[in-house]
Amino acid sequence: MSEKLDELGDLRRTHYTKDISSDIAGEEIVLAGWVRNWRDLGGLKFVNLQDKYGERQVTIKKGVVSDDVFEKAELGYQDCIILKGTVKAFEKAPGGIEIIPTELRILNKTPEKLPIDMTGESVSALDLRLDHRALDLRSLRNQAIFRIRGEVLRAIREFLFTHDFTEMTTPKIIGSATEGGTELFPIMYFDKEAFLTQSAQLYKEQLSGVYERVFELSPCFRAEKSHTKRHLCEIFVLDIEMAFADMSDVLETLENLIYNVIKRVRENEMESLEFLHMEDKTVLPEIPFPRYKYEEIIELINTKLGIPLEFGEDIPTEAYRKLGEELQGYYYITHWPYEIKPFYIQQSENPKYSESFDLQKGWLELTSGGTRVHNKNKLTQALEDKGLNPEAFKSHLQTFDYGMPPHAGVGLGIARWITILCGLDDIREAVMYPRTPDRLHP
Ligand code: AMO
Repeated sequence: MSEKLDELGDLRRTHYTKDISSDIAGEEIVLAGWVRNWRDLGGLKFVNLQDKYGERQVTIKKGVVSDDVFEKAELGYQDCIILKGTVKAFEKAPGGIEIIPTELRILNKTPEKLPIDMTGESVSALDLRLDHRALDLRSLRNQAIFRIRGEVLRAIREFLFTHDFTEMTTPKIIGSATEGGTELFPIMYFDKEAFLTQSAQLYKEQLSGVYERVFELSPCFRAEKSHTKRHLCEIFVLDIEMAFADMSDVLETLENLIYNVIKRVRENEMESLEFLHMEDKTVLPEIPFPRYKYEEIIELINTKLGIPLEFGEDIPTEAYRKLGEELQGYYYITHWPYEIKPFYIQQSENPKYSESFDLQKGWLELTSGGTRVHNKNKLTQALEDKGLNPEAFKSHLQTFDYGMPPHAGVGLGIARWITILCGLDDIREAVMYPRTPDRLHP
């Protein structure tokens, strides 16, 4: 094996693998990427060159390519290469195309044995993959997941921009708790204690009184020691807030958003869905989504699913799992007990309930949201009732003095939704570098 590496020099990529088709047969092109797989049959070597869009077969036959290229083509998994070659239509090659190289440069070599399988023939254990995440992310499976994620984020932004939303960016370092004292990561802010934000909640409410319809896609931090397949300590959340609106407007906007984003993913990322075998599962949902009141769900869980639950209890995982077998699509659970909702959620006319909702997909909660309290006195009272100190929320409460409009909003956990859209078993797969109680590296 030649250990000498080549320089990139003046060679530059002319095409990505996705641009190579029989339409350009005969043309000279330059491809760059990594060796996903290779076979050496003596006088004939096959290399699968992979880039960010997919892969192409490079065929290196003694006597057809130069001796120099033939000898150099002693490659290992994930070696980084750039090559010049001609495109040749060849029915038996994947995609009906192969590349015959005229020049090959090896830009970086890998160790003989990689820590995880990169050929796609097997999937290594997730923890091992996460330990070597930058390498792991290069797998075709991960490329499909994160192309879908990219499309989801782009489609969310486009949908919201075309519906008069303004994108906001709110601070992630905060001076006091957002929704109550728990689940916060304290940090040192010079000589003071500060926190990593748990939610954009208060800022999005304030900004709904400025830009009327606002959204943000940003990280939030949850110091929850949950070891489940749906909890992370750093989450990426779509926050939405709408002024001159109540919960019913948010329910409608959210289901339209979900519908349009899935439509876009199907239009632009069908190959990725197919790669993940999700083309028949991540389908356009029917809108409007079914709406069930919390009380109806509790009733269903008690009677049909046989799990005893009382009004006022949060729904335990076991019950959600069973519920997901019963209700497999997207659906809303509305009017949660006021008692278990945060201070900013409006109480219903019947004080037992609140103007709140969750969006569910099967067993998994994707969002929380609701109508907010916009009257300062009521909000101050609600803080007290929930055992919080209004003094700590002084600057937030002040903004309610200046004509705060009625408003409502929602927060959607992006990784949870990607887990659903991509059919993943563990939320950590939906994040490039997940943070959990056990994982702070890489
Ligand atoms: P909530 O705390 O329910 O609501 O968070 C909103 C959504 O974020 C996701 N999520 C999580 N995902 C992974 N790991 C976690 N530890 C985690 N915690 C939450 C879920 C959840 O539905 N301020 C409100 C939103 C609002 O009322 O607008 C809030 O933060 O998908």
